[in-house]
Amino acid sequence: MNGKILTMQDVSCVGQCSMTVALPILSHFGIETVILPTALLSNHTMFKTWSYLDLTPELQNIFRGWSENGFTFDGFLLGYLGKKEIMDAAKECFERFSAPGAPVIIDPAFGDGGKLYGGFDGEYVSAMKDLIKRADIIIPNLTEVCFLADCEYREEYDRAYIESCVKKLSLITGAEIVVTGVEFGDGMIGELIYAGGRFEYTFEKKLDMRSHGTGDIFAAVFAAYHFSGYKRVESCKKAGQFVAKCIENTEKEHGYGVRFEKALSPID
Ligand code: PXL
Repeated sequence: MNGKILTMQDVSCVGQCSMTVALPILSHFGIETVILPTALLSNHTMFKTWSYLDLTPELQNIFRGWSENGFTFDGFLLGYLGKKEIMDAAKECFERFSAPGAPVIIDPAFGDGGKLYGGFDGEYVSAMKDLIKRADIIIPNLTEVCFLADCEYREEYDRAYIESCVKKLSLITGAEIVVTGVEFGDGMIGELIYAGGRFEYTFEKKLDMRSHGTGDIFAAVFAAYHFSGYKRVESCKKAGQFVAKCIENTEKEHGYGVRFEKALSPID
């Protein structure tokens, strides 16, 4: 594609997540990527401690600059935002800077393993329930589906259960829903896609390592393929395969993220 994609998420200086994976991945796919950092952290919040600079006050200055220069964007990818006030800024950003028909992809990025990430609460989830009304595609994991749809989080579930949660979620957003990290205990992991009232699944062999930041990498690769014109299922498959490659490239001791850099094909 030749347009500009805006990605809005935090910058975690250390951690191989959010902006520091979205920007290189989208750029690698040849997509001109504009960034809107929402917060600056020393490192992501799965470490013991972190510093946090909220960039909300700067967003209006950035919007002024963009408006004065007449920029518009042809697609949006949102990840970890940090504060619920940033969701108002996101809505304003869509209103003011969206080229006609620019798709909005939102990874709610507020929890995993049945829990919210550090620093998030029910108010953040409520604000996200509202923000996703504006999305064309959302990419939650099961934890986020359960918080957004007010379903009980279960470690083990079957198709009927996850589909009922996703249907409940579809009552609050018209967006297509791509649920990541879906597994039914048969050694496979993949995505559930709900679009046009139909469910589809795509699976890969599950690798024996759970790692941080893989959701952000999945979202960035999915978005890169989507913006490049690939179909949903194809984009999911490619993104899932890419994440698997990142995991394979990462030694267990690395711990805090995956080596996505090595999974991007080299520039010769
Ligand atoms: O990977 C999601 C993410 C992004 N950004 C920050 C995080 C997390 C998850 O914990 O802490 C700052």
